[in-house]
Amino acid sequence: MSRLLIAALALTAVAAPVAYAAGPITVRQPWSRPAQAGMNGVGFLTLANSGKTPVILKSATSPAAGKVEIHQSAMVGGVMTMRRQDNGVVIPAGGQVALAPGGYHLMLLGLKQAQGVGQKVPVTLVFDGGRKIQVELAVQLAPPAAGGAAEHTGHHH
Ligand SMILES: [Cu+2]
Repeated sequence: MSRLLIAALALTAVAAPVAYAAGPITVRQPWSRPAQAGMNGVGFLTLANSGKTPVILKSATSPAAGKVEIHQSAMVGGVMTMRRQDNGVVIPAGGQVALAPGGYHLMLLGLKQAQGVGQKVPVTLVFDGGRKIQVELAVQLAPPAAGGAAEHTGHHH
């Protein structure tokens, strides 16, 4: 697994979106937002499953936070709320799930240090069956450009 990770990092060393893979699971574009020490941080990424059976993201850990939980944001009675997902997030066979603003996300509870734009936050994703994938959340202000194309400047929708 570590060899795959190194290969992924080497291929994407220049500003391209980062992807991590292990078995049937691919993790793309992990990112986070700036936050102060002691506050809660977020983690967003896209999970793809090329296998023939569903995979479940069960939990996550990070040396940067006291605890990491999987949350889902939802509007309840006009108020944005977050619920802990104790059963994890199911990635369907041949499908993908985005952890993105307004939906699923990783909640990094109690950041040990401030995280600023350009920094990387290490997170280990734990899947059912015990498979783990280590990723680095890129701290940035806005979501990564979709589709993996080179970033365009001065052209926003
Ligand atoms: Cu949350």
